[in-house]
Amino acid sequence: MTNTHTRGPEFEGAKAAGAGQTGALQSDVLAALVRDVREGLSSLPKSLPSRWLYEGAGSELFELITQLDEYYPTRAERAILAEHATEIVLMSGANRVIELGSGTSEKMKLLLDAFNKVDRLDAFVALDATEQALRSAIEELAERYPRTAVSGVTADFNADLSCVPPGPGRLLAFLGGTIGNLEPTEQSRLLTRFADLLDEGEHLLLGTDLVKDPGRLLAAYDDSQGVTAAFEKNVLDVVNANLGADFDLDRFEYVARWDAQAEVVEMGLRSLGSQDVAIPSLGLSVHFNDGEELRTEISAKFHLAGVTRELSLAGFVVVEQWLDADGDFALTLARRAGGRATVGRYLEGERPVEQSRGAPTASLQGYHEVRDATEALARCLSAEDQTIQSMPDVSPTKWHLGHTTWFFEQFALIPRWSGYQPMNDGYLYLFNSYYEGAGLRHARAERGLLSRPGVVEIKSYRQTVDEAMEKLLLAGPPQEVSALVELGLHHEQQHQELILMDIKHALGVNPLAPSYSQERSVAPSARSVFPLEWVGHPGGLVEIGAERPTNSMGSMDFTSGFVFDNEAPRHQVWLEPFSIADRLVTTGEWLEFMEDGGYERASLWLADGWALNQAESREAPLYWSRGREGWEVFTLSGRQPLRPDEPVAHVSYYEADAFARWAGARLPTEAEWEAVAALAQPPEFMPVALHPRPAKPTRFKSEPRQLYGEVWQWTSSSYLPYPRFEPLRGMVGEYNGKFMVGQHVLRGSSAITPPGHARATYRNFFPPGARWPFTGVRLAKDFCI
Ligand code: SAH
Ligand code: AVI
Repeated sequence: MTNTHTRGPEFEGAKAAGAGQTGALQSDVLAALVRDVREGLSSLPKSLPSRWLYEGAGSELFELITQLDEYYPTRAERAILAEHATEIVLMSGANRVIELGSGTSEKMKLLLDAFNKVDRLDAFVALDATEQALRSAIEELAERYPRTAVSGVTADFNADLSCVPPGPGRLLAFLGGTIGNLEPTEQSRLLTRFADLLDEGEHLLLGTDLVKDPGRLLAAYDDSQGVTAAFEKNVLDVVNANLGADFDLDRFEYVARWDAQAEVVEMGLRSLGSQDVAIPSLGLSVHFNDGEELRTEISAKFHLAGVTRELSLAGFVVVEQWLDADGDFALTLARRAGGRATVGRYLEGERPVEQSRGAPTASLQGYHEVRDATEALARCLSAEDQTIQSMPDVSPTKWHLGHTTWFFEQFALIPRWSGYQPMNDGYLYLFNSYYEGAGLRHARAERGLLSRPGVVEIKSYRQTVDEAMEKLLLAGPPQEVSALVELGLHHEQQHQELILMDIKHALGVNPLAPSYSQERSVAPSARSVFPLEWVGHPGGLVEIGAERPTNSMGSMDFTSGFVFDNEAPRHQVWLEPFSIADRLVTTGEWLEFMEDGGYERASLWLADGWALNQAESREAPLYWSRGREGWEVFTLSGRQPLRPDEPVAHVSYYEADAFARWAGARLPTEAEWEAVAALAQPPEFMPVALHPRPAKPTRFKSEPRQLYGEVWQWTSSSYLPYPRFEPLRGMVGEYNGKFMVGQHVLRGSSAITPPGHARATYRNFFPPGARWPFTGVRLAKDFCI
């Protein structure tokens, strides 16, 4: 085992005299080759596992591949590591790195250098099936990092991970896109084994190659110099040398093809003519028909959402995903999750990214996940923080904690549990927000005047209601009660976002600009902004909205997926041809608008917006201020210099509309937004952050990005009922319907929206002057041919 921390290079595993030379595999490795050849050559279609490609001359041929102009993955991953190594060190907090399928560990040096710089690296373990590259790699690394215990292990990562030292503090690195060389089921199995191996809070760094233009993919895997062909053919040499087979390499030709459906590059060797190959040591004669193919390798390509989903299913949460400048390759840092996936854990001093596995459900676990996440949001706030109200629209954190609890008490416990005694009748008055059907309530603008109940009493209110809810849920409530609970959980998630946007306002009016989160985001330097591209839509009759969340009896029913009543019913809308921007408007572009007199030219503004600007001296987005070095922006992590590549946030509808006019464009309607979003990636697994992030590269030109997870996007649509809209029955019917006047719809979701809460049909709404929510701008224009 390699968990002894000696300071010289250690070498373990399948070592034998002469190991590394062709034809001299150690006995258990040889046994594995025998098994694989026997099985692979007698199955149909014929195939061999890709690990054997690297034996003999294979490792060196692979090195040559990585230097080819056409083969971009190594360069792309190296560029990501060069730019983000320090972030990976800081975010992972690791002090031991284990690299699987390490090869020469060439790129790994970038990361190890960053660890070494902060004297953080106690141990580095490289694991590879093939000894050749591994041996020289660890000798070099041991010399380069004398304070680190460097060791190498030859093993099959699919079979034996026993060399991985115990935690805590481990970072498992699986680079190069090697995961794509496994079959999908093997991929999931391996990720699950990684998760089993790691303790909660430890990390995995995963390199994945992304789906892209098939022409580029095929060039990378069928290069003009024939290096890849030689690499793939080398597997025949490995079988010849180790098992005495008589494959004639000239009687096979290399083939690579792109399977667009499976999103996999398939590589293989095609038999030139009908032939028989003898493998005497196995007592086998293998027949190949003319044109028959032996599959030597697959190289699966990924979408970011797919990577996140696979990691999530295995028990990881994505901490951060980085792409190279061309958007070819992704490096994902993922953390081993604990028992429960919660949205709020990131606020306990960790990087602000945590993901649920989708929308909350009315199970006991689903209930607790959401309730815990809310409390986690309050954890880094003092009682004073939780009590203040900086304007009438903002509510104190402790009021949100009480109100979300009241919701369950008022709508689930009181009507559905005869004999249920509310803990405090006064709370029914204090924590009712706007439900006329639930009786009188405390004035909204005066919520910040209440020193009592204090945070401790509200916490015990939450606990009391949680205990009652637990009993209700354990009793197996009828469907309509489950539906109420599910509504309550989505309602509470909305308040999780409100807690953050409200506390940002409360802290933002404080001249000391205090930070909500201790987390200091490692802000990479601003990149050049991607030029805005227009995504064209031909228009015509489209359907938008969701099916009604009710059953045939008209009762609330979310069994086919949760939606609010205002998202339904699904209906037809006629669209004229239009184009929509592929990304959000940036702060840099907003500065240009300001410098061009955007806030001084009445002709750009709606009358109400102009008047509001004058009345409130609005001349920049909310939270912008001039610092000594230029514009600064207040964030949940305190005041920071303005980054010109990040999306503009905290602008009113009026500002968004004026900007669009200045830019020679307009805002999209909500139907236009949804018609485009319906064609894009679904949003379920968006990472959460405390601040909107710059656009990332996309795979294709004009692919809409930043639809979710950065800022809510103002639409030009008034918040109106859809045709045939029906509010939910009963008191909860007041939830959405009665606000359908004088407000505008916003689409997407923001950096502080809980994971699992966003969807293409979601209709957020605010009055046109509001800018304390995380609101931003996506442009649209009429389609001109
Ligand atoms: N990580 C390096 C090397 C990638 S090449 C990079 O990113 O450049 C893939 C490496 O994985 C090879 O060195 C190969 O020997 C190793 N490998 C392939 N299958 C393996 C298996 N089943 N177990 C262990 N190592 C394996
Ligand atoms: C190691 N692995 C990620 C390479 C790839 O891109 O799939 C192997 C390779 N095969 C041919 N070229 C490169």
